[in-house]
Amino acid sequence: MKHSLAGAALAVFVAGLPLTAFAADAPSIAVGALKIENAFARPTPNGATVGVGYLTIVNGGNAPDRLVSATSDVSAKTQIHEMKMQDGVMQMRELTNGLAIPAGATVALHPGGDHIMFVDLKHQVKPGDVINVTLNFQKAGKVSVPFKAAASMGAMAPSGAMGGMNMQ
Ligand SMILES: [Cu+2]
Repeated sequence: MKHSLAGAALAVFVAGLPLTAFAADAPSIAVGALKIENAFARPTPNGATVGVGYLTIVNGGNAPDRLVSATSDVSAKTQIHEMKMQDGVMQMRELTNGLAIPAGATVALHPGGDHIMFVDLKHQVKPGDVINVTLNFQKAGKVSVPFKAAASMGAMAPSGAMGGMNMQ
């Protein structure tokens, strides 16, 4: 009896841990009808000139919005990139007209897909570093979002959110 109780308590503790760490690492940020979630960056190798960041944008309103531009304190330029299949090869391309955020939609920028590109890095992005990004939405306006660098270069999610899913 004592053993099973202890086991149950431990299971609850362990199951609750990633969520707690996740909330601390990537706070949900509201701006207008939008909510920014899961923002994180990948650490970069020494000497790299570009870095990458990901986030999820939830449009809880009934009007479409658009992420038109971004700036960051780590790079000279910050671009919005999409991934597209071209001649059988996955290639990335700048979305010069920005990224549509349809009404009621959840738009997730995640590894392997669309992303925020930090171009002409001023310095290396190390695990745990926080990149201060300003996102500029057509309707919702500007919002500052911290992109914390994950623990590994292959991180698929913010540190702590899916500890077992990092690909080294
Ligand atoms: Cu890119």
